[in-house]
Amino acid sequence: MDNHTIHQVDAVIVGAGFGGLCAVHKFREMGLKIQAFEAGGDVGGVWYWNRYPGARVDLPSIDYSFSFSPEIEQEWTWSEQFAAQPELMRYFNFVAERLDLRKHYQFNTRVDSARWDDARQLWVVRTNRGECYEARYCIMATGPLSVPKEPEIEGIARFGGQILRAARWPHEPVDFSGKRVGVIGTGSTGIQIVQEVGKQAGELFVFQRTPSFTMPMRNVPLEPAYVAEVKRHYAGIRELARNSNVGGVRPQSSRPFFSVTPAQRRALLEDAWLQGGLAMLGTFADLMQNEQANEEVAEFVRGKIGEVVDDPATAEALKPRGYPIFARRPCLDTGYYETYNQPHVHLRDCITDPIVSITEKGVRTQSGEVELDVLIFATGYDGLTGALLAFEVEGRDGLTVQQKWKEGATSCLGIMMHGFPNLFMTTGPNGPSALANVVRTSENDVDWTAAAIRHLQAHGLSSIEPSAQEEQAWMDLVHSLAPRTLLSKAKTWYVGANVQGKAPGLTMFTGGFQKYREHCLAAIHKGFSGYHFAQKRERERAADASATVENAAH
Ligand code: NA7
Repeated sequence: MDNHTIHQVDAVIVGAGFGGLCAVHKFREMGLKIQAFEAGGDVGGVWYWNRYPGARVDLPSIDYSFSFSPEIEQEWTWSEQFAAQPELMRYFNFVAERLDLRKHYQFNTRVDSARWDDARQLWVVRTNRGECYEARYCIMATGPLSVPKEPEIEGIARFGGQILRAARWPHEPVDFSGKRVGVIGTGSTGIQIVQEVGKQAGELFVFQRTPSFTMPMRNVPLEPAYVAEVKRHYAGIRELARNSNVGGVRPQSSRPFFSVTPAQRRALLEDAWLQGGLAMLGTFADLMQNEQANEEVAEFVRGKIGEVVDDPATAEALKPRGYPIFARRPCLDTGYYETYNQPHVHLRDCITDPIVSITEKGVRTQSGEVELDVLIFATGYDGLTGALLAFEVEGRDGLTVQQKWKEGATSCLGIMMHGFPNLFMTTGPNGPSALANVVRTSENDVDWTAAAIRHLQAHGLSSIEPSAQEEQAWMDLVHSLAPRTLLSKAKTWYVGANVQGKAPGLTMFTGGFQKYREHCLAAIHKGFSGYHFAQKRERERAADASATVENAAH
């Protein structure tokens, strides 16, 4: 590899998850010369890494898929309502091959730094392979959940057994049979691991700090007749998703919780429990605003835990208290609570008996030591901002993202930042991000970026950047909406509470996906008023003109 050459491209794209693949496809169609990078060994984004047993998407597969290619929609067939990780990887591979996207990627390659050269109006991007690329546009499709959070527990290096991290799971199968296995963390990931590894392990110890609310997923195979119907109506399904609150087709209700009698409420909740998935969230309109309504639903779920778990003390410890249901990401499970009825599965409550350290033999809690052969960390992510903060991104006048986001993430639409011309994010921290279907948001953000680039091309401009006022106006809106929901009332990665030293606060847009999309479209329709542009210099214009003549001649 030639490390002295400076490669010239139009756009650098970082990431090979939904956002990155969509961007590569779109910008290639626009005729841009692109180079994409991915730290993992293949396409798939978070699903490339998260190959732990039981890994499964908690949105319907039909919704969790690209909408930009009718051919792919028709040729690909989902087998289950909620696809498991291997099927998701097959989907990514199918898309990458069908659209021939892999040839634009360098895999196993990290971007170390990206610096804006304002005089030359381009990004200088360096990789961990010592290569340098210069690009007019830089697209950070780095995802809201890609940097695992190191558990802040003393002594991990001492452990003599096997350590497994959910977010960096080995490619070869792990045999748990007959082994003493510990799992630390009971978010969506820990819950999926516990219910699966519980079937194999000799003994399973679950170290739970904050219990999560989890509801039955009730996953089903997708019948051919149903899939055929979906394929006939994909366009309408996508339109519904784009105009929904969460970027997906799922029941929504305008019924306030207390508008019906207690008996009716109970019947509706029972019905939602039987339907499974996130049906409960769509049963009433005000569950994320009305604390009393929220608490009644929380109590309903606590009741279900009590019905399923045999041992009253274990059931009590599993019941989440002290924060609103749905304020932590609601989990969907298949037999999670039932797992605790097996004699070889033990719940360790780390609130009453905190973890002190990891020892050579296992986990030491205040009350004693649990000896283990395997220890699994399902301790979450430095969500929303971690990926962009993991490398050096330096914008205009030497401003780094670290400096810009010291008091919390700020941007315009979650896509562009003042001080960072021609830098575009997908599913950025001030858009709906984790609160909506990331596939719909990725597509929206790539479309917006494409519109911005077309605007530059059409007007002979070299760069676009939101003004400080435009960004402030967006952040004012984000901050004004945030207190209307109960999301800030739980200590979660949504509000940065899981990472020590991170500025706390809800920075995501909570107004719903359809409203977010309206704001994005409005910016395009207004010709990006509120954004600053730089003119292309004469020399570049002449080069563009001769390239156009050359292209026309071919
Ligand atoms: P989460 O939801 O952030 O869960 C991480 C879990 O790990 C959570 O239960 C934490 O407890 C626990 N944790 C973290 N550090 C520790 C230590 N030091 N000791 C004990 N327990 C700890 O991450 P997930 O990967 O499960 O899910 C992320 C998203 O993926 C999810 O929201 C879906 O969108 C899919 P805590 O809450 O901090 O008390």
